[in-house]
Amino acid sequence: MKVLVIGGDGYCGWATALYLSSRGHEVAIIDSLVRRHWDNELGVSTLTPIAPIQKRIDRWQGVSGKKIGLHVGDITNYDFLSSVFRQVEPGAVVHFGEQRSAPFSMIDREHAVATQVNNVVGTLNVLYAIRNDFPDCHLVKLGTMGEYGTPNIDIEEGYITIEHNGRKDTLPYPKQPGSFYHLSKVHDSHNIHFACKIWGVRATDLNQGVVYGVLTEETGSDEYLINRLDYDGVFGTALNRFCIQAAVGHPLTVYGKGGQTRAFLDIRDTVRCVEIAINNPADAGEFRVFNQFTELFSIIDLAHMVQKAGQTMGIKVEINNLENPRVELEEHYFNAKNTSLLSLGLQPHLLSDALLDSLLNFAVKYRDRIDQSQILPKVSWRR
Ligand code: NAD
Ligand code: USQ
Repeated sequence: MKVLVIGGDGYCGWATALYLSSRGHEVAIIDSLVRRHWDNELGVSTLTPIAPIQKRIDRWQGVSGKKIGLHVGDITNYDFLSSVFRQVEPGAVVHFGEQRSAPFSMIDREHAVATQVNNVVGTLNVLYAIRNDFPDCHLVKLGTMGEYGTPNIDIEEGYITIEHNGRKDTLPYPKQPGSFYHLSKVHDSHNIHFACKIWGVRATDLNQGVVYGVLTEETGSDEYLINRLDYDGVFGTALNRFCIQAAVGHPLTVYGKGGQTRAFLDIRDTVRCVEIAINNPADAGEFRVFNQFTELFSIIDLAHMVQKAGQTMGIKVEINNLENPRVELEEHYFNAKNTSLLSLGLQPHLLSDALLDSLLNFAVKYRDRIDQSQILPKVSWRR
């Protein structure tokens, strides 16, 4: 199938573009490279030395014999987006191309506005490009488990059946997101749902948990194909950060009590989940929601797992419970369903000692690139 991967220069997008290409799909990438720009603006850098996108794609062709198309531009520019749609004629669009950091969106008014404009306008443009020229194209959109927040009841996959005053209906699951970034994902979901209803668009919202790991078969096959791995206080995410902190002897930065429970998955499962969604398209007019994660962990449990893995490698790892820079529950119920992707054939890579070892070793290999002044969180949710 012809697949357009928006955000294909990023962490999830690059791994997915290569995976889909290796599986025989005809892949084209759109990316504005704005993420590289945001890193420069904040003075942060991925742990890994990533090659320029053009070099990455050339090398992929050298390694695999497969071509990936490249369109550098911003999807908030509708003329650009629609001209790429007409060149590529996609059967599916995988949309990763958003500002995805919660702390970035909470820096100040400008960053909140930039996040919501970038994400909401970009997704609206994608919906219009589908509606205007390719009404049969399946939109596979990356959402987030954080759209649901931490309700005191089980989290269903997108919808919940409610009985109220003797009547019953199946309704979108309530959303209680915890940052202006997570809110932008909720706004996207509402816009996509509406477009499915009024125009008959077919869409899958993949409510993904926190992704960890760096190697996939394809990105690990050549040093020019290496993926990004963020560790800084703005773009770095929990488990990846903890492994990199351990590698440089920095105490693990657990925010508050660490009882925050989140959904997690290995990046090797991210790429597979997207493939499953593409191969099993939503029906015309259907707004389908899958919860995309494999396991639930509390942050303090993850810290202890990294501490233990460090010990077996002879690394002493301290855990530091920092004052929480975010406003969030630190002890709560969290039980989310994830049966849809499993029933379509996902075979999870569960978090293992071997994976932690390999991430820790990876971090040790590149530790000279780490700027320790970028590890502690600097963005506060409070006024
Ligand atoms: P990333 O920042 O590494 O990649 C995003 C890419 O999109 C970047 O290359 C960026 O340049 C591009 N982009 C952003 N805005 C764009 C625009 N307007 N036009 C064109 N390109 C644009 O992020 P990631 O970690 O790969 O996340 C990808 C998606 O998956 C995001 O939508 C994110 O919300 C979602 N997600 C990520 C995680 C995670 O743990 N990384 C977890 C759940 C969901
Ligand atoms: N946390 C720590 N210490 C850290 C980093 C984070 O205790 O050093 C805590 C946070 O307070 C939070 C949890 O870990 O409770 C997760 O934080 P995170 O930074 O790992 O992830 P989050 O901000 O939720 O965002 C990431 C991605 C985002 C994606 C989301 C999936 O950046 O794009 O949408 O994970 S989810 O969390 O399921 O919403």
